[in-house]
Amino acid sequence: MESNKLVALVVIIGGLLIGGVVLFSSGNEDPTKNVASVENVVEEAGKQVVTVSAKGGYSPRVSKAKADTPTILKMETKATFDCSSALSIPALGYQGNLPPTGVTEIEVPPQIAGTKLRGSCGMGMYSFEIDFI
Ligand SMILES: [Cu+2]
Repeated sequence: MESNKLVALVVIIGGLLIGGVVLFSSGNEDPTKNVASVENVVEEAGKQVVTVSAKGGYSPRVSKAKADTPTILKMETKATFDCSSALSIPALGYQGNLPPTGVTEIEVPPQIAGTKLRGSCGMGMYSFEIDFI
C-alpha cells in the first residue's frame, strides 16, 4: 500500500517536472518574441495572421498590418494569470476571457487604411494596437 502511494507520488512529480520542462522550453523557443520589431504578421491561406501575446500586458504593443485584408488576430497566452487575459476590443464588439494558456483566434474583417484597432485589458491598464496601412 505504502509503496503504491510512493510510486503514484513519483509518477505525479515526474509528470510535473516533464510538463515544466516542456513549458519552459516552448517558452524559450523564440527569445525575440517580446521585441516589438519581431515579425508577428504573416500571410496564411489568403488571410493575414497577427499574433499578439498576452501576459502582464500585450506584446508587441504596436503591430502593422495590411488594410483591406481579412485578418485573424491570434491572442497567445502562456500561464497568463493577470488581467491581460480579460481582453476587450471595442471596435469589434469583442470582450472575452482568454484561457490561461492557449491561442484564441479572433476574426477581424478587412479594415480600411489608417485604422488603428485597439485592444485592452478589461480595466484599460494594458493595451495594444494594430495599425492597418
Ligand atoms: Cu488590467
